[in-house]
Amino acid sequence: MNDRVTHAKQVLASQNIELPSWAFGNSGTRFKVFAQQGVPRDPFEKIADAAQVNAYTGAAGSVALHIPWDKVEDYAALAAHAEALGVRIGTINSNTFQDDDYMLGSVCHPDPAVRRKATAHLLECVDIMDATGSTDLKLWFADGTNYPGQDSIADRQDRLAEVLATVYDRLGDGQRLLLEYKLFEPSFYTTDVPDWGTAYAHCLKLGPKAQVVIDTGHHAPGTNIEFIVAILLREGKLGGFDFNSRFYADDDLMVGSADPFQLFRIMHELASQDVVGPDSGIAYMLDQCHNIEAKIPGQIRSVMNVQEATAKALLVDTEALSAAQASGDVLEANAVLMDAYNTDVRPLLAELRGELGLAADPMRAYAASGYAEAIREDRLGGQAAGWGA
Ligand code: LRH
Ligand code: MN
Repeated sequence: MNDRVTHAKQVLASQNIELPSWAFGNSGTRFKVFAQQGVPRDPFEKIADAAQVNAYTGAAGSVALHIPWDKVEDYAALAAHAEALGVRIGTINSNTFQDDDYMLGSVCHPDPAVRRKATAHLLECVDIMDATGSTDLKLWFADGTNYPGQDSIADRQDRLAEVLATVYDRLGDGQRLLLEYKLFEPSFYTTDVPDWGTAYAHCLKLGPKAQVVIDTGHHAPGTNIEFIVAILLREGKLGGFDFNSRFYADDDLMVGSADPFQLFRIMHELASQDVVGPDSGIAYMLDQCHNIEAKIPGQIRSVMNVQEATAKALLVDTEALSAAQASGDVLEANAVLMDAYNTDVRPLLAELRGELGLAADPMRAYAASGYAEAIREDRLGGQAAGWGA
């Protein structure tokens, strides 16, 4: 057990969970966006808030940007600002879902002029990666149809493939594109990249620089996500995760809050293949909206939830598990896994934080820091950041 704890601490000490800049801005649903005080007004303030999460968890050293929500004059200056705060700019997210021209789609739109406009935006995102030193371009397309007959499913796939190939060819050394799928919303009849199979098929055709992102909120209810993880890992096509959780649809709630056992099962699949660490080539990201809860503590709690699920997965007695699986001892195999899941790993993580010079309880330490009060007082005036929809 001690070797397993030592190994778990080593992996956890190097774990990096990338934060979404948009989680620090105002967000909501079509019914209401409840504005919160002290919310950032620009990407510099978003990164400052993300750096707070890293300061208390030690496990959130990069921030994903979303363009144009995080558009700035000087991306190199933004990258330097991040570095000065002990974090770095990570994944660049494109946005071809908020322009009036994109009502019938963007890269799959029947009008070539609209597809050219969308392509230009995606290529601009690669230019931004060059300026920030980012390696990952994440592509999620809201593209789809609402009624049977609205458009040709096959033609839309051809259009998508053509644009993806153009972007793929633009990627520089060490850069890759991550294709994110989603079952539905905002389209309700077809979505052009609805599932892992469609994303995988496109990435396979594109080449080694194209991989799939699994957003844990983007599946039909009851989908076995860890099975998808195992398959994409096996194919070398698992590029990353957008972690969050949900009770019904794409709720974007705090990861592990709705179904901590599912998160554990996913982390078990990854730990058993030894791809939890930062050099695994898998981008571990959060993609969440804190519609009613405080945003920085919400991100801290989310990072802690991933750490707890990861720690439990790293404590699985893999020898006993393999032996039970090999001998067909179903109950024993399940019991070995449940032992790890039912292990309270909070003392181990508190101890590790102490060893890393961090406070044992990041939530309590942040609350005592006075940062929340300071930004509520300082950030008066200006336009609070949001989805700009
Ligand atoms: C789409 C999505 C995508 C992002 C957006 C913020 O639902 O998951 O990853 O671009 O949320
Ligand atoms: Mn996502």
